[in-house]
Formats: sequence, structure tokens, C-alpha cells
Amino acid sequence: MPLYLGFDCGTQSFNAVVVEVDGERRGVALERSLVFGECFPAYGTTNGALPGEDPLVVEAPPLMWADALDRMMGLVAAELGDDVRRIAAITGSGQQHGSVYLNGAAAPVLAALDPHKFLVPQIRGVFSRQGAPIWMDSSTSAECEEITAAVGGSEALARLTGSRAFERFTGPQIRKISKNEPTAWARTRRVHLVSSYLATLLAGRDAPIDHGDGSGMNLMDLAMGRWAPSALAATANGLAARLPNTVPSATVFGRLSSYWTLRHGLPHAKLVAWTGDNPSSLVGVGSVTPGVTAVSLGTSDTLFAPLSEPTHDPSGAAHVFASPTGGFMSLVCFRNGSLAREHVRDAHGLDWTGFSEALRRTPPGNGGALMLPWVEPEITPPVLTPGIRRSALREEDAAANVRAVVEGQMLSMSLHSSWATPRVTRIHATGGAARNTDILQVMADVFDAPVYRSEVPNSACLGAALRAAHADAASEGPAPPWEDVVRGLADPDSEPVARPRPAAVDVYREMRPKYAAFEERALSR
Ligand code: XUL
Repeated sequence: MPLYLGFDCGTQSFNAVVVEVDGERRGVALERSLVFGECFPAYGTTNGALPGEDPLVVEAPPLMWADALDRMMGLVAAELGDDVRRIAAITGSGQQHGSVYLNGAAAPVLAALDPHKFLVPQIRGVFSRQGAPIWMDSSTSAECEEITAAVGGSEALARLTGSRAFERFTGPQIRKISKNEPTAWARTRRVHLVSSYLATLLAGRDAPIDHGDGSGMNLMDLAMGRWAPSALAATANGLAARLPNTVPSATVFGRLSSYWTLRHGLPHAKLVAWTGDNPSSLVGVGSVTPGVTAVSLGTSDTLFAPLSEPTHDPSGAAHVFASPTGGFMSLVCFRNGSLAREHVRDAHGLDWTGFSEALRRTPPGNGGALMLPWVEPEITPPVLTPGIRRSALREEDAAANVRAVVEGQMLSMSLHSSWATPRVTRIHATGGAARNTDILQVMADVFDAPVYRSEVPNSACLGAALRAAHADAASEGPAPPWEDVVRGLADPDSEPVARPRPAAVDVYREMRPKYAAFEERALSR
């Protein structure tokens, strides 16, 4: 029975999942995580990132990711023993948007790695700059404006690439480096994403960038799946020659290099193009059919859903990426997720039990009370000056404030995702707050859709292992349907944890335009 190895190089940890897939027999054989701060202290990161003098600049050391890959491969090989030979295909995901800059030495060095030595000392000299800017960097506002102007405005850039210019996106980061660090830029032969860089280390030669992660760069023509000449020209001189090819996510682009087979006893397994962590999570939570929406309730809340067309968010706040399942996907981020829920909980001296009781004690619609839960600056809708806004809501009324924060979040999610998914058929809820059934009940009522809880601990990593299984099968014969690929591994609980209640659905249908008007008034101030 074949095994499939999936990696995820996240912001704070490096993860691996091995799945066993043979027809109807399927299961997780292994799951491991290496937390950067704990396992690789020598690199001096805090939560996986290097603190800089300028708070807007956030980088990470690509050598640390290579170190983690080497150690994880050793762990996987040791734990699987002889079974390691059953690994048929490997892929992974990386935190999106981060970029790695390789010099002219990279190609010959990577092609001739010595399997008797660790990876890191051998590749120290392959970078044209040591740091990799990551998604937490927000230092490129000037470059965003320059790129936007050069391609004919935000709307034009969003129509072309799926997103307007965002500070964390790779194109603006590349532009900043090419402008401010001409010597490093002149030395750069290849610009990789976190995903394609790690795939390159596995292959011992340049790996492609997949359409999913490529859509997080402001550089790719989303509909065509290839670099957009106008975006490249607006970004940096000589960029086309420095980018790898783009390929569909299901591409088998090579085989595991001899460095890894000799070093850790793995076979020359198929290498499938790596993708970004969000596209990979879409597979890992089993959201593979249009209408099935995934909502992750974490520090920030994220909503993503498969799409059949390469549209874009008319408000400019959200993104459209290519999906590893073939079509496209929406991604909408709400910064005030757990942050806002915890703020209200703490402001009223409650614990989570008290928070849930308050939700159960108060009626849907909250007697007309409304809250805009902007404890911190918000991404969707864009809010730079934070502060909770209330309407018909007394600040000291604990129960009403609890209901107002959750209703505000769910109404906002529904309003700002309807451009992509006008009709949600079901929701797969993940993340810490998805444990709270009372929050999920509000979600079900606002979206008028059943909510299923998904208990997958690392959906990006599981998504990678499942993508490896899918691409392996597709490279041998007809591609298996995605519903079959995720069945038994990524599908959520079989019964919904919350079903929409018709009376509450009606209340929220009436409340939605009122909430939208309140939000618009606050934004125009
Ligand atoms: C998405 C984004 C983050 C990173 C890190 O646009 O910036 O979700 O992918 O997880």
C-alpha cells in the first residue's frame, strides 16, 4: 500500500503528515511538528520570524526552513523504518507570499549535495540575500502604489492577478529589494516562494511555482495561470528571467534527488509541485466542492471557498487564488477573530462557559443591537483606526455585548464573502473557537447553512499529503474525483453540529442590510 508524505512550512512550525491510501482503506500513518522557536533556537527567531528594527519589516531565515526539512526527513525516515520505501509521492505547502533569493551558485551546489553531510552547511552560500521577507511584512506601501499605478489601477491589478496590491504580497516585496538593494538584486538568479524553494531543495534543481501560491504574488495572470508581462514590467527589471515556471498544482515535476534517497533511505518518490498554506488547507478541510465553505476561527478568522471562475472582490479587500483542485478559491481574512471575542469576554469578566451562556440567554437579532468588532485595525473591511462601534447597545450589558460581537463577526463574514459565494450550502468550521457550539449556531443561522465541525489539527499539512495522493493517481491514469481523495481523512464530522433555524434565519435576513448600513456609516467617517 503506497504512502504519501505532505509537509507544511508554516510561520511558526514545520510539519509533516504521512497518509496511507489504498482504495477505501485510508488513514494517517504519522504526524510530526517541529516548532521553530523551540527546535531551532540558533536562528534567533521569535515565533518563526526575525524581529527587525523597523516594526514594518518582518523576515525569516530560509536556512532555518532547510534545516527543518532535513531534520523532519530524518524523523520521518526513522519512524517509518522499512516502510519509508513505500512513499510514492511527496509535496508540501508553505506560508504564502514569502520570497527566497538564490544566486548563481545555487544550481551547481544543489545538484551536487553530499548525502553524508547536513544540508545547511552545504547551502549557506546559495542566497543573494540572507533573509526572506514573509507575509507579516508591511513595509512596501510605496511599491504597492507604484505597481498599481503602472498597471492601470487597483481594479485592473485585481482583475488580472486576483488581488489588488497588498504589502505582504511578493511582487511589492521584490520591487522593494530590486530598488533598495541593487547589488543583491544583480546577484539574484532565482526568486522562489517558500513553497517552491523547499521543493527545489527536494529536487536538487529548480522547482516550479504552482498556480495556487503564484496567485499570492500580484504577478500572475490568474485566468491564464502564467506570469503577466505587464505586472512583471511594473515590478522589477529582469524579473521574468529570475522566476521559475508556473504549473498547475497537480503537476509531478520530478523525483526526489539522490541526496535524500541516499541520506535517509527514501525511494526516488514523485515530487508534486508545492503550494501555499491556504490553498493546501482548502483540501485539508475537505472544502472541494463549490458552495462548501471553510471557516477557520483563530486569532484572526479566515473564510475560504472553492470558485469556478477567476473573479475578484469588487471591494478590493479579499483575494482570489487558483485552487489546487483545479478551479479557483476565495480567501477573506478578518483580523478581529478570537482577538475580539476574547476582548468582549474579558471586558465583562466572563470565561468561555459564561460567554456561551450569554449567547444562549439572548435572542437572535439581539433586540436590534449592533457591534462593529474592530478591537484592532481590520483587514476586511479595511479599518486603520480601531475601536469597537456600538448601535442600540449599552456597553455594560454583558450578555448583549457577547451576542453582538459574534453576530457582528458572522454578519460581516457573510456580507464580505457573498461576492464570491452567494449561496453557501454547508460550512466546515475549524480552529480553536469552532469548539464552541453556540458560536457555530449563530454562524448556521446567519449563513442559512448547516455547520460541520472539522477536527483536523493541521489542515495545510494534511492537504499536502492528500494532494500527493491525488497527483500520483492522476499521473498514472484518470484523475480521481476530489470528493474521493478527501473521503475518510479530511471530511468533517458526519453530522452537522449546528443547523439553521428558520425563525433565526429570517431575523438575520432582515438584519443584514441594517448591519451593512451601520458599517458603511462608520467607514465613511
Ligand atoms: C494569506 C496570508 C497568510 C499566510 C500565512 O494571504 O497572508 O494566511 O499564508 O499563513
